[in-house]
Amino acid sequence: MRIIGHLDMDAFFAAIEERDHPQWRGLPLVVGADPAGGTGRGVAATANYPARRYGIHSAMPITRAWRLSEAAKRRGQPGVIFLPPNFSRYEEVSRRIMEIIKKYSPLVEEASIDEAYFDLTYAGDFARAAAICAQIKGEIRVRENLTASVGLGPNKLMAKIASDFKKPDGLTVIPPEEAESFLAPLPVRKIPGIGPKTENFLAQRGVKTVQDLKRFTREELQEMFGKWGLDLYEKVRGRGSAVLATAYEPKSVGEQETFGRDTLDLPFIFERLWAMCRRVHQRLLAETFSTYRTVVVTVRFADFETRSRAHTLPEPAASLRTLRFEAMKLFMPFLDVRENPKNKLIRLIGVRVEKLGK
Ligand code: TTP
Ligand code: MG
Repeated sequence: MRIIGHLDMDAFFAAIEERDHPQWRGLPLVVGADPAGGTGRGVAATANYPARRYGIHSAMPITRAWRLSEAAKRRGQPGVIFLPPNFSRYEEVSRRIMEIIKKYSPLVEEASIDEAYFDLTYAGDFARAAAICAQIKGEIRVRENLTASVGLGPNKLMAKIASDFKKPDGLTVIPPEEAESFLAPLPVRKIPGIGPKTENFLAQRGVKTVQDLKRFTREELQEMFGKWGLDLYEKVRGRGSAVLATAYEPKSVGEQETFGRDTLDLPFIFERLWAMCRRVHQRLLAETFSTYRTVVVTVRFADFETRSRAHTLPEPAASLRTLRFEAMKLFMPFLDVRENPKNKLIRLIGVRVEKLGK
């Protein structure tokens, strides 16, 4: 028997901004693209809980978030504070949170910037493990002045579902004997891997809850979803892996920018590309990497066609100069017949480094 925890920070980017700007505490706040008075482009990265009450959420077009904010103002409620993301700041906080978790668990899998699985089997039972989770949450609150939601379960699946069950500032414990009954009444969407499309597909077959999904045999699920159907058969019964990938390293560091207008203005584009290379390079160092071997450049045209080009160097490189040079070289074909025969305007550019080294 294993005891697995999952911790997920609450409204992570927005919570950090709120903490760092006490004058905005309690006000609705969105981190993401510049709304530019309702003509902005790009999306919201996240929203704090007051902004979520206006219906704003991650990945929503920023113009829509803007309109929801305007509507709130017309109702006499406070308007939303829109902020650009400060990734290196969030990564720094993330690193300190991970260090706190590592003090309480010998085995930690960093699953994303604000989320980790950790093994608490050593605690012996779920009650003692829950007390350790309360300590972790307390230390994060005291040291970072931030809240986290934590779940405990017999495997990663149940731990993640538990941490999502009560947010913000939740602590949910699902011992193994309760796993299956805990899952049964939940909407199928709560199972990681079931997105809006699968949800829709299942709804058309009258399947709404995890309980409904249990009426399919292994073979039927495999028929519907291929190999993943076999995993799903296990998941709906609360079964899943408890193996943590402790040697997590970010596989890449990158950034994207949606321009204020579609453009082929070369001095402007190159200025943005260079600035982006500088930020990506800084973040690489902040992640305590020193080298990269692959450089990837992404371009989205005005019609949303999105293309990437990558180049892998024969040797690891470290300098910003090389990054800029490689990014430029990869980018040039998007400006001429090679990758852009119709001379389409550019909407978004991105730069990413991969094959990172210390
Ligand atoms: P999440 O943990 O999904 O969201 P959250 O921490 O903001 O809110 P919750 O309380 O529901 O956990 O993601 C962590 C951070 O990752 C989030 O603060 C911003 C970033 N992010 C994006 O940039 N784009 C996205 O689409 C999502 C989902 C997250
Ligand atoms: Mg989170």
